[in-house]
Amino acid sequence: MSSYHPFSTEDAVAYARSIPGFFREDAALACEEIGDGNLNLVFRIADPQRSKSLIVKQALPYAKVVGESWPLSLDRARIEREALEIQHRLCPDLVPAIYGGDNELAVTVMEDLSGHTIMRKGLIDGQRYDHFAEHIGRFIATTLFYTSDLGMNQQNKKLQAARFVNPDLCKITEDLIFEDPYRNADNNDFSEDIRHEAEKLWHDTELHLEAALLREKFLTHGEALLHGDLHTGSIFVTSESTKVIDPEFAYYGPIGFDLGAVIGNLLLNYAAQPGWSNSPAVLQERREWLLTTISSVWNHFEHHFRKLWDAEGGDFMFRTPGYQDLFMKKVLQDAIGFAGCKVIRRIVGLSHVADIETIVNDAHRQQAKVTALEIGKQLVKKGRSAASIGEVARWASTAAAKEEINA
Ligand code: SR1
Ligand code: MG
Repeated sequence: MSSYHPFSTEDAVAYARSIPGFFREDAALACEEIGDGNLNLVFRIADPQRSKSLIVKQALPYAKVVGESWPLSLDRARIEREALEIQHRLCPDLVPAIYGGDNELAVTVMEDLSGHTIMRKGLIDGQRYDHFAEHIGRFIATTLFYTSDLGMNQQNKKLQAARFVNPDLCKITEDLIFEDPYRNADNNDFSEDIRHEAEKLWHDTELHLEAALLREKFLTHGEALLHGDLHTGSIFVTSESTKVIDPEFAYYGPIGFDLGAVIGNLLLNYAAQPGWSNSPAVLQERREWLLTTISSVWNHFEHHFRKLWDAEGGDFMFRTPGYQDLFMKKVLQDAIGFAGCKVIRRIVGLSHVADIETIVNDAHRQQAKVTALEIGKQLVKKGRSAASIGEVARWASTAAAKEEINA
């Protein structure tokens, strides 16, 4: 019989004490459950006297955001831990250290990132993160290059892909991102003031075709070990540091998907800005920073990925002149299309983003949704013909120019 049971705070403390060499035996430990995500329990356990702390994360056997009617495999905890271990090995400065874990209990113990802020919250508060683009571009390039056929032994890659078969979590993405927004699905969730915009999505066949092509890539293109859910709630930041957490959606998928998640979430914040900026000057400055950051994320990713390919991509056929350029163009176009899907789902599907939902002013909140949908549709429809990352800024600015209210 399985020993699995959802942890109480006492269970979490007992488990934390079992991590060799971390807490002293006589330490008086404090514990709080701090999980605010959709799926898991997260406990922070601290020895305040010695300023030592760690995180115990446990998967629940269902989607917390919906309830027990939506069962989810506990194997995602193993997948998350193994993905974190690979990502930490490849980018030790950008991923928390793993201290232990248990597959049957679906538990992972990891470094506490106190002192960092969830990036989504920081962006809502108007913070700038000027190292973020280099950090996340390097994280995506390094973790995806070294887990792809370009950067690892191709037979080992197939064996590794088998360890990251993640059907339940992929199904969430397949449904919530690539299907539900385009039809009148039970799980959809949108405010009545944008019903008209939501219904337009259900009848836009040009949009459906592009979304279907992107869905096909998500379903079938096992290019690299993705993070799989790289939104700004999965990233901790300070002005100097970036840490990527929560890869429970990890699986072998298309390289553009993680980039699309980052770009899409920066664009959601972009759409929300009139609700957060208290003057036209601040609005302009915030939006310029966000668009510059989007371009920089791509540029840093491309720089690092090409550098790794040139230095370490040993495969003879992959060195065929012109191949690398075509590959990078495909990744760019995929990333733009996926970014559009990510934006659209957060407006009309299950699970929204605080950047938009916590705008207090009703008119600003509604307009943010309309702007986001306009940007999302443009990205999905035009991604396949995009020639450069600069086009994203152009489409976002065009959508913003249609707004009726300003800061
Ligand atoms: C039912 S889970 C909803 C969303 O939360 C996660 O962070 C993923 O983005 C998922 O789509
Ligand atoms: Mg998550």
